[in-house]
Amino acid sequence: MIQDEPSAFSYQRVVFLSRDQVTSRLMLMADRSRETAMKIVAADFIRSCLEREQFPRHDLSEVAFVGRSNVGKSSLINSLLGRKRLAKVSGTPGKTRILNFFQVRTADLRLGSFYLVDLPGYGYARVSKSVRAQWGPMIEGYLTGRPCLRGILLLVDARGLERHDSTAFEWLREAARPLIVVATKVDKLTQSERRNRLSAIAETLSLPEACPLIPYSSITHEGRDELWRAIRDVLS
Ligand SMILES: Nc1nc2c(ncn2[C@@H]2O[C@H](COP(=O)(O)OP(=O)(O)OP(=O)(O)O)[C@@H](O)[C@H]2O)c(=O)[nH]1
Ligand SMILES: [Mg+2]
Repeated sequence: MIQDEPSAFSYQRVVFLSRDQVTSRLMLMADRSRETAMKIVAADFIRSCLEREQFPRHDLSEVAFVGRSNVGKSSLINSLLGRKRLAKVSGTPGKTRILNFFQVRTADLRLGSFYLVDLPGYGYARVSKSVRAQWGPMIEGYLTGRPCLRGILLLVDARGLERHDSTAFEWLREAARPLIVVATKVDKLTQSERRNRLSAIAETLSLPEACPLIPYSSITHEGRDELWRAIRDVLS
């Protein structure tokens, strides 16, 4: 049930909407809020890479997006950059099997230009063993051998941690880079559910106070300004 704005007759119209209507309203609000506090001057897909030798050479900083397959990494990149299809989004888990590099230029004097790196998702069972065996070394090779990597975003589903999420968190803490945990798809939770689920995530991960946990929705763009602030802190 959604309450419309008061009409000219000074009573509140109460309108019952179907789930589809609610979703399309959310998307309309999202379109209106496409303008973000962070001004993106340019955002370009640079290259897909399978191996270290292919990684772009530059003197900018990089921020990596890590998380299980289908958690919403590519959608988050599009939402942050205010672009619809810069990073490929798919309903089929395991879509991104390569590292994708995006160069971003902002009008923010502290941030300037930098790279976002969309890493392949971990732990999707239906992908063949040989493909999965390739993923680990590929992700590890990038995270441990990339001096320009300034920060890591670990994405977990706001509805709850899944297999491999805690291991990934522990492992990423060892990578000795600032870590931001992003709880994705928060639009799928009610206000009361989200409080419980977010505290459960923080508790299970034993999240240190210095590590932000940011609820995010790539549909409504909720959390975007907060996440940009956290990225700016990491990069500057
Ligand atoms: N409701 C909702 N759906 C989302 C959100 N973010 C992503 N999705 C959906 O989740 C699915 C997977 O999104 P992707 O962005 O492709 O996920 P990914 O982590 O890049 O997946 P891989 O490339 O397979 O590792 C798509 O169907 C998206 O539309 C969100 O914030 N809210
Ligand atoms: Mg992806």
